[in-house]
Amino acid sequence: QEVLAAEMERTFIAIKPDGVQRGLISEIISRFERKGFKLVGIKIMVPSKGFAQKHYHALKERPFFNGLSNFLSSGPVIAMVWEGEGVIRYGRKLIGATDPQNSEPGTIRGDLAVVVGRNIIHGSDGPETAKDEISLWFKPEELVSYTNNAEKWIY
Ligand code: 3AN
Repeated sequence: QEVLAAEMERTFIAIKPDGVQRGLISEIISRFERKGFKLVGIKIMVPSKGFAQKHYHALKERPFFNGLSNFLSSGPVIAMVWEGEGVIRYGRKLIGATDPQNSEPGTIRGDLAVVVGRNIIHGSDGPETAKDEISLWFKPEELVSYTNNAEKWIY
């Protein structure tokens, strides 16, 4: 049994209601998975309006805050925690720019979304937000630590 490595970097990623309803769950998960990041927490839930407002509290002065919070609580969301070296920053790279009109092709928003109000996915924007968002969405016991050694299952 190997000793668990020092705390690996973790980020919070959510597939928003539009991504779920458009059938993009597996597409989005597979991009993080193929990159080599490790899924350590996942659940599906419909956030209440209050919960959505908590999640977006940093944007409460913005004109779109209300619409954005309503949208996040309008249907099922896939909440995830992904782990890996540089996952916060690189996760944002996989996701692409906030406005899909500016997201590069090859990114999730660049390939799969068109407008900023329906940009299908959320990812923490830094270490502090990652910590806050993970603890808002998950209880510690909902997250797992494991060593990924795929060779073990190939005969
Ligand atoms: P990101 O999601 O790329 O971190 P933020 O944190 O600036 O971007 O914005 C959070 C969310 O707010 C975006 N994902 C998007 O859904 C929404 N949003 C940002 N700017 C606008 C806007 N101008 N109009 C409507 N919604 C917006």
